[in-house]
Amino acid sequence: MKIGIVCYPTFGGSGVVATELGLELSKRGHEIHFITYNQPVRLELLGNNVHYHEVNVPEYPLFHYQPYELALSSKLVDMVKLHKIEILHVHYAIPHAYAAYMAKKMLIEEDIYVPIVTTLHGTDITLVGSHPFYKPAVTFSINKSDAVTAVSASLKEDTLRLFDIKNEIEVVPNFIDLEKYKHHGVTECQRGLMAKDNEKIITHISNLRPVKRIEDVISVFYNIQKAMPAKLMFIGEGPEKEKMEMQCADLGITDKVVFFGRSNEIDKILCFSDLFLLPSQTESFGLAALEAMASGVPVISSNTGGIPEVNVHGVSGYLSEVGDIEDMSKNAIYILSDENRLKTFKENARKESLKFDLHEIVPQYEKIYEKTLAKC
Ligand code: GMT
Repeated sequence: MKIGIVCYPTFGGSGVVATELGLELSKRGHEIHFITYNQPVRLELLGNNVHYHEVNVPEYPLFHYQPYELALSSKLVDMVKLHKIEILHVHYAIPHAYAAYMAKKMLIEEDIYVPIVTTLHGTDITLVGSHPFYKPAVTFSINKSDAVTAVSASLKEDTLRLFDIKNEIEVVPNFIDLEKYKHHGVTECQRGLMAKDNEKIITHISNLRPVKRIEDVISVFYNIQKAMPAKLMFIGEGPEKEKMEMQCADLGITDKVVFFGRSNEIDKILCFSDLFLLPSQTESFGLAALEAMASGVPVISSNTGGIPEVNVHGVSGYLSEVGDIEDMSKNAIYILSDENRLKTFKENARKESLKFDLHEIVPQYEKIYEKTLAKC
């Protein structure tokens, strides 16, 4: 199949999933066309079957807001015609599903029919999409998609609760390339560069936005480091960073906290981590938690959204109510304070991640494409 993939090219989970999906589909013989405003961050290899088409939005002083949807739908029309793309798979409803619908309508005028598959990722529904400013357009573009998927059962429920949806929503969970996160030996991990032998390494990866409740990450870590020697590693950049630095300074733990910024070496950092913290306010899936588990890192998280579909309470880690710092700290210390227990949780985390093997999940998307094309 010739498949057009529209996504955000940034470090966010939806862009990562879309990129990994496109790369795997290309390995399975499909021709993939990424259409977005920058080359996706994890798209390193452009082969015969993988193409990237940039959407340009020239600045014009008349516009207070540059019309990205318009540029995207025009680019989609051009690329579908030029490369004979058969199906468009858009990740994150806003504004991708809307722009794809406009492209589809323009193409129909030229007797070209290109169906749209929309994958809902989370904040396009829970935080942003349900806002009255966007809701009618989001409802419309979900209902007008030829197929709709959600990355967790919880996100499907949220979508049906928040919007008036007439379309079927299929749950296709996020996935992971387990090969990339295979166990490394301690030496290969270069753990010694980051911490002393007796120090535990706690990690958090996100876009450092308020929804991630980073202040809880720091508070939980503060309690952990009172109980045992420990270091905290942050991967990612975002608007909370300055507040975080101040909180660390106020608590007197600055020397125990490392900020890696945006990194493409997540697997290497997770390789030497002992525990992952994800205390988010809401999280439709929690791809970062899955990446941690695939590296054999247990997860302490909030019990919200799709996280319980990924992190299994008492097995791969623990779930606590949102904001319950005491419970999260107690659970973290429980896992970390006994080497045998920590080893068991690490093994369990890796085992639980196997459910999300990309070889199992990617064919589900292929089936959806085939079904959708057959209906046209
Ligand atoms: O976590 C974010 O804020 C980024 C956002 C995105 O669109 O990249 O993540 C959402 O999609 C990910 C991939 O499906 C999910 O793993 C995240 O849970 C989801 N984030 C939220 O629901 C807050």
